[in-house]
Amino acid sequence: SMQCFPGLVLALSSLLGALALLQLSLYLRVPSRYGKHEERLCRPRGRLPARCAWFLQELPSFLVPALLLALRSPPRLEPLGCRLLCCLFCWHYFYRTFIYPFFTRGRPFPLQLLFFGMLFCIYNGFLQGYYLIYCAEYPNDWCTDIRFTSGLLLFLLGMGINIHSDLLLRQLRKPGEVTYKIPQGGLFTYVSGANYFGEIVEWFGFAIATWSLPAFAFAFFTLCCIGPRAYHHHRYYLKTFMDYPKSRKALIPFVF
Ligand code: NDX
Repeated sequence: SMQCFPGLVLALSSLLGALALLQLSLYLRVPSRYGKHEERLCRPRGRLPARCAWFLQELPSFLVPALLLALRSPPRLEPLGCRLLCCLFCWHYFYRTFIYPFFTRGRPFPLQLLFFGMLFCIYNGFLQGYYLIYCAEYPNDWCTDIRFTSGLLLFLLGMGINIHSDLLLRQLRKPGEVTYKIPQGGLFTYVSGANYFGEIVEWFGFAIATWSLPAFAFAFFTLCCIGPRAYHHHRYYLKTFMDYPKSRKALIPFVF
C-alpha cells in the first residue's frame, strides 16, 4: 500500500512553485484567455457551457483527496487537526465543484484551458491530499496552536469573502445575459478582484494552518494565477466604464 515519500512531496511542491513563476511571467503581460479576456479575433475554438466546464475542471480537486482519504486503511489522520485540515480542502472544492457551477452565469469556457485546468486540479488535489493523509504529522495539541487557529480563521474569512463576492458577480446578470457591469457592494467597494482577494486569503490561511510546503506552494500558485488576473480585470473596467470608481484598487484594499 501507499506510504509517504518525502522526496516526492518536495519534487511536486517545487514543480508547483516553478509553474507559479511561469504563470506570473506569462500572465503579467497578457491575461489568460477566458471570461472577459477571451480573444474575439481568434478563430472560434471549442467551448463548453460554463456549468459543465467548471464542474469537470474542479471535480478532481474534490475527488482525488476524497478518494485518497476513503482508500486509506487503516484510517490514519488520528489527530483532530489533521483530519480537519484535509476536510477543509475538500470542503472548498465541494463548493467549487457541486455548488458554484450550478449557479454560474458565465460565458462558455475554452476547451483547451479546461483541459489544462483539469490536469492542474488532478495534480494539486493529489499533492495536497497525499501530503495530509500520508505524510503530515501534527502534535496532539495542534488544534490550539496559534498557526492552526489563526490559519483557520483566515481560511474561513477568505472563503466567506470569496463566496459572497461570487454571489455579487452572479447577481449582475439575469439568466442568459453575458454582458459586463460594474460590480458593487461587499469588498467590491474597495477592489476589482474581491473574489480573487478572498481566494488568496483563503489559501494562505490554509498554508498557515497546515504549516506545510505543498500548501504554501499552492497559495503562491493561486497568488501568481489570479493576482495578475485581478490586475487585468481592473484595467478592463477602467478602460470600459468612464464612471468606474476612482478610489477602487485592483486586488488589495487601499494598497494595490
Ligand atoms: N480554475 C484555478 N497555466 C482555473 C481555470 C483556468 O480554480 O495553462 C486555476 C481554478 C486555469 C487555472 C485554474 C490554472 C492555470 C491554467 C488556467 C488556464 C491556463 C492556465 C491551467 C485551474 C495554464 C500553466 C501555464 C501553468 C500551465 O462571462 P464570464 O465567465 O466572464 O462571467 C464571470 C462573471 N463576471 C461578471 N459578470 C458580470 N459583470 C462583470 N463585471 C463580471 N465579472 C465577472 O463572474 C464569471 O461567471 C464569474 C467570475 O468571473 P471572474 O473572471 O471574476 O472569475 P474566474 O476567473 O472565472 O474564477 C471563478 C472563481 C473565483 O472565485 C476564483 O477565485 C476561483 O474561481 N479561481 C479561479 C482560478 C484559479 C483559482 C481559483 C485558484 O488558483 N485557486
